[in-house]
Amino acid sequence: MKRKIGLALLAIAILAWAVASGCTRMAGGAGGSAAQKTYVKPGEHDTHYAFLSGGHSGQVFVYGLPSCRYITTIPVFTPEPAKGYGYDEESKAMLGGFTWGDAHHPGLSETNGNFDGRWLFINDMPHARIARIDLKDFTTREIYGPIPNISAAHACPYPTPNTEYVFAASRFSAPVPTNKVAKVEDYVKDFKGVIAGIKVSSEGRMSMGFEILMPPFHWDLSDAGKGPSHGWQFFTCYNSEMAHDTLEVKASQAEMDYVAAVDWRAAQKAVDEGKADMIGGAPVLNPEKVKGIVYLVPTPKSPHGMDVNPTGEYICASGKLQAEVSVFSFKKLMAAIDAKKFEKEIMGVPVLAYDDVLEAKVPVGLGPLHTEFDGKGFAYTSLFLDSQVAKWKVGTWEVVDKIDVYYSIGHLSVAEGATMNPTGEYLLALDKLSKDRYLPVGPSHPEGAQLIDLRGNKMELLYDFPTYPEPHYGQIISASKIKPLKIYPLSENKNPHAIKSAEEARVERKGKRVDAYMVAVRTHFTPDVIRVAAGDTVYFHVTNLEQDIDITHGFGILNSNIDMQVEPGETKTVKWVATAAGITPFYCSNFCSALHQEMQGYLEVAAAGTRIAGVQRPPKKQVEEVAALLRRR
Ligand SMILES: [Cu+2]
Repeated sequence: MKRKIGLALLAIAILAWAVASGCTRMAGGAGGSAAQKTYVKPGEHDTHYAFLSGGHSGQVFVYGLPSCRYITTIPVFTPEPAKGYGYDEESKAMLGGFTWGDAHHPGLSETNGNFDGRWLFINDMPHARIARIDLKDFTTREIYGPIPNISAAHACPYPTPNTEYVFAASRFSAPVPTNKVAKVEDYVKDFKGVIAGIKVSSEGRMSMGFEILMPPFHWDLSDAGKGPSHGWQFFTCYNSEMAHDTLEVKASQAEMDYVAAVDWRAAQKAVDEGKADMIGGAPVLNPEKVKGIVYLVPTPKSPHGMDVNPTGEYICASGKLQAEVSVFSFKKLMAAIDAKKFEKEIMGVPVLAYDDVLEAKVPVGLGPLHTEFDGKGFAYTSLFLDSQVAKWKVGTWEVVDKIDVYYSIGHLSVAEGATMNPTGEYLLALDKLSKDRYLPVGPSHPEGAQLIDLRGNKMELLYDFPTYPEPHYGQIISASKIKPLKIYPLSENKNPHAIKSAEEARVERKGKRVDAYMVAVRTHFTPDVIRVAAGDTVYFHVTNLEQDIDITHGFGILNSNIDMQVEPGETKTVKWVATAAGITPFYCSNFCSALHQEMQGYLEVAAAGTRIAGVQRPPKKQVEEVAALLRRR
């Protein structure tokens, strides 16, 4: 008995030593414990940015990897008071009256098939919009859409290898144009799917390229061809049964749904040659009349994920009701199209034979959803039902490793894994359910993300972190590729309402419209007393004259819905209506300095009809003080 206790103690001691020294983790890559592999010293930076979509929060969340530290939120489709987004006139106009969006798929801009660090595109699924975030300042600069004729853009935006296009496709088929009156019973006859190619200019501006009328299936996900398949865009779909109710049963009947392959150069050429019909304000191509722009490949069991491998040779479709990933060969696809070996046509779209295009079936496990790739010839597929990630070899098609994730993984993201040259060090598992992984906070649980090390032969779980709802997808880019501005140079401020000195600060009146040209400098607003009359509409144009790092000034008006944030060198405009006579204070809402609390002012609202000077200027002494302050910096 004594000997048994002695042995047990010895075993415990060995185990404790192993855990303490981290040697139980040595099986993974790069050596060291999971804690060491994610530790980034205070003051040091992470090596990667991860951009996670924020689902129905309408935002993008930025994390640093490998520390998994939350860095910032980029507001996109939803007002965000912390950044004053959706409150100033410019961003309010960009939101187009919507105060929510459902942001699904971040897509980093590419040059030659590699992330270039210029922009991040992301879709708002329900309103069929695409936003472009400039990565110079991590700010949303454009929201394109709602895209005509598209009822919810889920297969979106998936930029092409030189960011020539971003794409959108109808999640819900619906009558085209969308205001056409129809009955759901006439679904097959009157409802249509639509695929849209949205052009992106060299400055990032989006414009309508073409639309293609598709059979009324539910178009699901997309990926761009690359290398040999550059010029093609691929889409999965479900509900080829064309059911319009109880989809969970009726849309899962057929053995095969489809992958659509769109030749976007041919589609654009057809539009440029005048072969499109203008419908709902967009040039729409009908495959019954225009041939050679789109083909269908039968694909088993409601395929979801659509992922092209880094060489551009293989197109992987994950049938979510199947235990395999179907891998198609682009070479075989082209050969079948060239030979015109079509099985049939559906609403004018030629259908190829599954066996003619199939390269391999990879037995990954239950509920395969998405696949990304590393730079060593491996693929990683998320398994929703198994709550696992499967690692498999491209070419031999064998599954070489599996790892458990917690729980119910949706998308996954490999570092630069959607490009032609994945760096592939890390994988983020984006889990739909976190259940018991974090301190409980009541019935509404956070979602979960998990960092997995891909550097060794075996995948190794490094870190769990909760995320705000709801990362559908994320993209990971090397930090060295992004070079954000530190400030906005005042000399480059071309805002028509900008003023570059306190001497120019003034309040101008034309009838009931008042324009207040103000400057913000630690720790004054100039002017800080503004006289208006009830019934006036006041536009505050605030220029932050600071050129120091991290000196943001806010502009919040009491008892109003107004708060904006003005970065160093930037000018922003906000509109306020003086509804009643009285005194309304305003203040700097972003902590800026030791005397931040003193950074305030008053709006003096006189009774309606009071005569007020056409131009008000701040006191000369105040202007001189601000000028002296700026000279000292
Ligand atoms: Cu301030």
